[in-house]
Amino acid sequence: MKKITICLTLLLGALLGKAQQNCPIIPKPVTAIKQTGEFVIKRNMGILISAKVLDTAATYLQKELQHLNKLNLAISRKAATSGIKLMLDNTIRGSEGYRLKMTTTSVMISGSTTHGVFNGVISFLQLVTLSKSALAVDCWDITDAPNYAWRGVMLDESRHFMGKEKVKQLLDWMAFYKLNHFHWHLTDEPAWRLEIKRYPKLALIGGMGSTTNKNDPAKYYTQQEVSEIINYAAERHIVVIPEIDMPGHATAANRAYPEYSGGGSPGHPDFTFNPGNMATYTYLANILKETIALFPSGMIHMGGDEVSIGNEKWKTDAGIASLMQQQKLSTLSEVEHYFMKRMADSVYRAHAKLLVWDEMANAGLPVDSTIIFWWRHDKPGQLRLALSKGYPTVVCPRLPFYYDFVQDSTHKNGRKWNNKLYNSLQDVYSFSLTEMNLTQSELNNVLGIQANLWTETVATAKRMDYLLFPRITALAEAAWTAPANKAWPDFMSRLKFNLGLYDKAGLYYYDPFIPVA
Ligand code: TNX
Repeated sequence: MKKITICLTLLLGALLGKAQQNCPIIPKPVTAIKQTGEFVIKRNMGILISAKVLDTAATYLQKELQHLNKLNLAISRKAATSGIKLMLDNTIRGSEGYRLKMTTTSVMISGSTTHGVFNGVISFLQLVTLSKSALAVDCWDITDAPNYAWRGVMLDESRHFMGKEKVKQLLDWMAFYKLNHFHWHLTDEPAWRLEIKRYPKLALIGGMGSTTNKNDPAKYYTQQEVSEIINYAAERHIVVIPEIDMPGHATAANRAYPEYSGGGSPGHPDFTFNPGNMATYTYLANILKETIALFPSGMIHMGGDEVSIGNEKWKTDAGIASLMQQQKLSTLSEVEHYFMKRMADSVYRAHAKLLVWDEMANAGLPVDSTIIFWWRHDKPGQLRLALSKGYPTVVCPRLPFYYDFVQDSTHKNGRKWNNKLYNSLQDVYSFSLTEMNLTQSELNNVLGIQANLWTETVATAKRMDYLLFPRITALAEAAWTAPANKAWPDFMSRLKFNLGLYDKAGLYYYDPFIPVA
């Protein structure tokens, strides 16, 4: 009897395993069990919603289906016998979890929140998109939920401005892979890309130039365009977080308002804001206030990175010397921390969360309203520090999550660490924190994973695509799928279908299946 049970279990396991393997969805769902038959989408079918709040998800589904198969399914709240049903169901676990249950005549997508239902809609759309015919889709029964809550992409538009349409396209692909945080690096050395009404020169003067062309005319986002992008992202359940980098990486702002500059270093002139000038705090607080009001995410990234590469002038500044004396600060790193804490107050006063790079893990910022971004792969101690102090932490180490690093050893155009290390698709896919020997309570503070696309070496939209695709899929699966459920060969077999989509979309991407000569 025992033997038979074991045999049956193995057989079932093999069948399930096989069924799971064939499900083409990226990121891989928790369980996906193949059902018999196909769901055939017909002109007279409707999209039924169980609550008004599901209207956005239903509209998204309607538009995407129309795009895929030209059918325009009506959205209604009346029960229909066949069609696609979107339902709120509070028995579904997790705020992003969902169930997608298909029969030959109906599709049922349920979740306990609108985000959960939206994730189910995305899985269904992937099945339609990857199916041979957009009118007949294999039936699946899927139960799913993400491993990490934060699945992010950062885009640096200071070094090179990509523009609204490119950002929207990125948001489309992020949604397609269930990535849910867009970190928007809008200010840095070459240019400031955000309209601030109170200080118009920031965009008009600070917005000029790029890494490749100092004389570029001003390119920036008006507040109206920002709102348009935020709404576009919200329809896709993507949260948009602006970054206003300080007190370093402030060169473009200092070009517009030199009175707040703290000077720089030979390689990085005018790199910092001046923490020794009391007017700087008011100026930046006003900028933060206006920015926070514009972004409904209630989160703002304030940078805090690499100040030491450009704070030479701080050593001789009289204002800073007097600040140090007054506040009993003995090192420039303490000045940085003082500055950050003081600026952080404006963020907390606006009831927003403060996000900072890992340099700030020991600045003494409050644990309950700060999120740390660990980026220095060569400083694992900073991650451990952030986690052990209890900071929710987003993990985006340069290796393998800096997408300005190339994907293959033969690629010449782009960065490599020490001219050698690069970030292959497999490195992204296989990323794991296990070697770091973190305790369970430390691991519980890991909010999620993010890829950062810095653009010093990325001057065109085509280049941006080449660095993002297909690594965006590996990021999505590393962040969504639990490590025990991941498998590289299986991922590669699903990836193959996705490359066809990039061809259709006209994306210029790296094809890992073609050996580079
Ligand atoms: C470090 S990551 C930076 C960026 C650069 C990037 C290039 C971080 C917080 N600072 O300013 O663009 O390296 O890879």
